[in-house]
Amino acid sequence: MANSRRLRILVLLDRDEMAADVFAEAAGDLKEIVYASLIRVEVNRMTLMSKSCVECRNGELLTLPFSMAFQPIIDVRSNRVFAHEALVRGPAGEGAGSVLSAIDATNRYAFDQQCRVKAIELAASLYEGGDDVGLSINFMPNAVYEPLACIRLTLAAAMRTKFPTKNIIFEFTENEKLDTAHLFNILRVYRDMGFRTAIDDFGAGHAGLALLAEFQPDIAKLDMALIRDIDKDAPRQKIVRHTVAMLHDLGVTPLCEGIETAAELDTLKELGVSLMQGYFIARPAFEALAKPNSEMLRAVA
Ligand SMILES: [Ca+2]
Repeated sequence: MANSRRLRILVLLDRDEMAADVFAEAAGDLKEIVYASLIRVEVNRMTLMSKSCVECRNGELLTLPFSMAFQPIIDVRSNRVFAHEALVRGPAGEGAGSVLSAIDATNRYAFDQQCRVKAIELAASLYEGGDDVGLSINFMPNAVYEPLACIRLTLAAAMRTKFPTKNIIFEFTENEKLDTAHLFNILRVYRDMGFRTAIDDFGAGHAGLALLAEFQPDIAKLDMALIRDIDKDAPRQKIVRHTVAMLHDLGVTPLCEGIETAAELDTLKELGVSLMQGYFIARPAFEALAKPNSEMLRAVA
C-alpha cells in the first residue's frame, strides 16, 4: 500500500460521515489497513475527548441564556466600518458581568464555544450581504483545549450561515495564569486556518512586549488607559507615537479603543492611528449594528 494512499484513507476517516462508507467499500488488505486506521483515529479522538472535551459537551446541556451587543470599529481614514466587536450581554441586554459571573471551570469551554457561535449567527443575520466588514470575537485561551478540535463548532457556524471565515478576527488577552506556549499554538493554528488575530488590552497588565516578540498578530488594540485624555497628556502621546511606529514596523495594525472625545480621536489620528473604537464613535448596540455618530463623521471629514 502506497504511503500516499494510506495517508488519504487516514484523512478521509477523520470525517465521521465517511468512515463507515470507506470501511464498507474496502476489500482485502485495504480493509485491514482501513480497520487499523479506524482504530488509530478513534484513539486520537479519545485523546482529544479528554476531560475538557467532556466538560464542553456536558456544558452544551447547561442552558445559560446570553446574547451579544456589537460595537463598531471605524477606519477614520476611509470613514468606513472596519469591523464590529461582539460583546457578551444578558438575554435582555444586561451587562456582561451578569453572564460572566456564572462562568466557572465546569462551563467555560462550552460557554466560549457558544459565544463564538452566537456572535457568528447574529452577525450573519445583521450584516448586509456583500459587506467586507470584520467580526471581532473575544476568546478565552484557557477555554481552548486543543485548537483544531475546538474550532469545529466555529467553522460549522460560519459555513451554516455563509459567514466568511476571513472576516473573523479573534481577540485574545494574556493573563498571568496563561500557559504562553499553549496560547502561541492556538494563535498559529488560527492564523494557518485564515482567521485574523488581535491582541486585546495591549500595554496593560500582562499583554505586552514579550508576547509581541513571540507572535505578531494582525492587530494590536491599545489599552484605553493609554488613550484617556491623550490630547492633554504628553507622556501618553510619546508612548502611543512610538508604540504605533513599532507596530507598523512589525507589520501589526494599531487599533485604539475606549475613545470618548473628539480631541482624543483627533490626537490619535495625528499620531498615525486609523482604526478606532469607543463611546465617542458608537456605544455597543444590543443585537444590532450601531451607526457611528454624526459628530464623529464631521470630525473625520
Ligand atoms: Ca475585546
